Amino acid sequence: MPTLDQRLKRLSLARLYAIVDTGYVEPARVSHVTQQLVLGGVDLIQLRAKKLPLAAISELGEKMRAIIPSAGSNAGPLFILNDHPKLVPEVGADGIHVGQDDLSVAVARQQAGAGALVGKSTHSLEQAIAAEKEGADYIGVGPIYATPTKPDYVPVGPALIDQVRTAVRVPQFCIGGINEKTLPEIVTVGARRVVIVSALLQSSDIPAYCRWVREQLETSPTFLKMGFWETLFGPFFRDDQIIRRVREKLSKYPQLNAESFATTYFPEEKQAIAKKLWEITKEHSVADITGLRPEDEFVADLKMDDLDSLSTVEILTHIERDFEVDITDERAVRIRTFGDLVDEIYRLKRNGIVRDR
Ligand code: 3NM
Repeated sequence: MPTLDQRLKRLSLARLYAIVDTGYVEPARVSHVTQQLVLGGVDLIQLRAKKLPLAAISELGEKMRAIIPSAGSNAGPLFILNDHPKLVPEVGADGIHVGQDDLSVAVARQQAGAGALVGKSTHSLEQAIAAEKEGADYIGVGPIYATPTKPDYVPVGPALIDQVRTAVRVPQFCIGGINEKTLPEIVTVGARRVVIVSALLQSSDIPAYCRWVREQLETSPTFLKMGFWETLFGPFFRDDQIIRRVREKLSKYPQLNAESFATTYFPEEKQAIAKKLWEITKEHSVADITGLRPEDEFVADLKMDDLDSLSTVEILTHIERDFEVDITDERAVRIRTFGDLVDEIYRLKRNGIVRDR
């Protein structure tokens, strides 16, 4: 069974979260739909069976567990149960998801077992901040749009996505009314992780739908931000495959300069930071990989998997020419993406911990 650390690591890489909701999928079709989602390469699968008795949920959970490969070595998706933490050990799920009116994160964790992930639904900026404080490993943010799956909820609208990104550090999954019409819109305002229920379950070709969603998330301008570390460090890797991937990915984007990059992808208050970081990135990206300089060695030895364990402090140490930092009393935050970094530096500057040189 994967450890909590392995599960958190898998979670940090997740983009697409599917829910097998028995409001849409008859129990007899649960196994087939689960197989299709696994084939589609989703990152998390939740079983949500609001109207079924515990014994039936447990039985369905066991069936799904047998189909979903272990998330241990980043192989399979994480398997999450909705609402019933005590079933987590019994079914062998990776975690539990609770709503605002359900158990607290602490009680859910205690009942689900120490190795289990705990996710929480949030419907406002205040709830998102509170859920992180309460110790949730990830949050849902929604419903972004009106949805037949949760008809009684008032939509929060796409504007909340960027607000939550700035305020909260745990992974955030946008949820509610996400489909082929709305996904492109939320991607342009910064959504990086999504939960899709009805559109996915009602699709005539689930694996193809999953691939389409992934492509939207990965070839969007937002992914350019997500590719920050590859952009910054990619040219220094000695691994030809990684270098080729980075180049292919970057060649898809229009040529941007620091100014247009910052104004295109970031709200006004973050543009100065984004511009500065873009300049640093560009400077590193044009380095000649066949002629590494001795002072570049610190990046040459980094492996892809190590990048998300860099903390803000370590990152700022690498780019200390441009930023001054007094961070002794701050929690070391793990940064993986360009957007994360911009958000984090914006927060630290507001708190007076980081200053421009
Ligand atoms: N939770 P669909 S919205 C299960 O806002 C659920 O917390 C939400 O379904 C929340 O993709 C939602 O069909 C329904 O709109 C999402």
